Amino acid sequence: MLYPRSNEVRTVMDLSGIWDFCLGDERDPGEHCGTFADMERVAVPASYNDQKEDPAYRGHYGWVYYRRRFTVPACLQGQRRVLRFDAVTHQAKVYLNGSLVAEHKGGFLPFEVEITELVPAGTSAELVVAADDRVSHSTLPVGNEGSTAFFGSDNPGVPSVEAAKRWRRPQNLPNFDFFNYGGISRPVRLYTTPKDYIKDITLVPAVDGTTGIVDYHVETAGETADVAEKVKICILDQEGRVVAEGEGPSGELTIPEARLWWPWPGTPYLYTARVTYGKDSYEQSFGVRTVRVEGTDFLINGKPFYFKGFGKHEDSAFHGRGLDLCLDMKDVNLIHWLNANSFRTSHYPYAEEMYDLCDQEGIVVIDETPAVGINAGGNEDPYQYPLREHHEQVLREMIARDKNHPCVVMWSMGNEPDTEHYPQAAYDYWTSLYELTHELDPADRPVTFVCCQNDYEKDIVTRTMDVVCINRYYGWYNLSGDLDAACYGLEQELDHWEKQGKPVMITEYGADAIAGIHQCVPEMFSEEFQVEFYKRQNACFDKRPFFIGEHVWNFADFATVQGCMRADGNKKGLLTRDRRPKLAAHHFRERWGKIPSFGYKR
Ligand code: ADA
Repeated sequence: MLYPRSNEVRTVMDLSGIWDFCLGDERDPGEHCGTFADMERVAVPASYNDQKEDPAYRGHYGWVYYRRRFTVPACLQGQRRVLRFDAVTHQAKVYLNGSLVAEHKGGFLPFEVEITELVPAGTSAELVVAADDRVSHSTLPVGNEGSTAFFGSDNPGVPSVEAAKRWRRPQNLPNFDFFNYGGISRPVRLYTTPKDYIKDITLVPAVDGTTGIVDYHVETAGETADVAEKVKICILDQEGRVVAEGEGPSGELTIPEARLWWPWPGTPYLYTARVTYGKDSYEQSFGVRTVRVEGTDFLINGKPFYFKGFGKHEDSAFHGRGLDLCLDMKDVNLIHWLNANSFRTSHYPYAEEMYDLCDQEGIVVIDETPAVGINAGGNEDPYQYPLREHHEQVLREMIARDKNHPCVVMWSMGNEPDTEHYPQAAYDYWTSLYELTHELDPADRPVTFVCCQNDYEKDIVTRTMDVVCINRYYGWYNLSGDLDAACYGLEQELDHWEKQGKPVMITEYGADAIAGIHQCVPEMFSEEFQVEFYKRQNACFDKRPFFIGEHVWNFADFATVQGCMRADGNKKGLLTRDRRPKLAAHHFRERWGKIPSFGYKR
């Protein structure tokens, strides 16, 4: 799916701004609530939850409604006109002048609807977007569906689920550890194309000696049949020089003496594919680089890469999970400041603008779906939840959107599923999704999922992934505070993984540190303990050549649902939520400054 870009033949109108807004009630089925009598106002794009000091906003459950009017300029007459929604969390219904014109399930990937015939040029329309923030056993991320386990105790004073149903307002029970922000979280745009247009572009790079090879495919659509011969493509270097060209919907182009895309601190060289088709044209940036797993190496351009970085979140005060380009720019500069080279889009696909930035800045990305919470801790089989069809939809949409980004080097199908208590069900579910993911990606990148702390000897599916990605909290959630015991347990487990002959990386490890708590003798929640935690465990990793990366949890403190283990959110960040460094940030800036992105431990 192409990102909306204006050029000599295409127009993009951004509908960001202050929209009318009202909360639906939990029984509301998401139908156009019509009256909008009690309209308020919110900023779009952004989560609505933190835009007003109101528990009804913060803890909303169910549908909300956004409304604005827009006008299609008369000068767009004769153009194909499309409304594109970059993300509406978690489910959307779109109405134009009171008629339902689009629906979409999934809160982190774009969808669009053609409105050429619905809104004539030179006229205006009422646009209503209904957004549903509910999570359940049939959504990704997964929500719990109200069980006594939720209330945490069975003493007589605690209401049973039955009793609670009589008085307790229905509410979200996230089975994940980040705040369940909702709303129109990324831009809404009206964009145009000619009637016959370029629908999609796929660019698959390869390298042969010093020559770059680009397999391309251009998908076209429109009213005129079979005009494929009109497709033309040329590759431009950064100086605007044509370095290759071809015609026809598919083909292979060669770039002599190609400049490769290298992760920071190398040069992330980008080319531009300029495609024309009849009157239409579109420019797609891409990088010439290769990615593959070989033995226990993760090779980028044939060299063994070492992941230095983080699990992150899209999370900021005021915007919630909404697009915040200034924060994205600051985060990218902080990633450089920390001498890091990568991050995982935990636990959902991020905004497209961030991937563009990472392409330009040479930051490597593990692209993850919102499949978090497929885990009931053994209390029930999560593979009975009605998730499979939606999980496949999310994989298709994520790969269709992100397939051309050189920064994306691996797909993560999900985070911390239960792979211990129902091993065969887990194996069947994830290995079939693994096959699908490889099929869906034209560039056939490595595929993984992220494994939670478990009995790794009972887990028969993590070891089948292209890269073993493990989240471990030795010394925090278990063996709490005892770093000697933690390192003993970690070493035992690394011995297990050494036998698997796969590249292994830790995708999460960390300790909550509340900024400002300092101790001479480090104990949990102090900044000193967070540093000690990492120093001790990194020493275990440094002895293991098959260990190809360390992603700390987390880049920065972030908002979560309230709970007895969350003091104003999750405090495992190297940075505070407003991006101030804790001692651990300085520790990693020094550590990662001495670790090369390529050839470490080789
Ligand atoms: C898990 C999970 C993270 C976060 C972390 C923590 O590994 O993947 O989202 O919840 O634990 O801080 O406990």
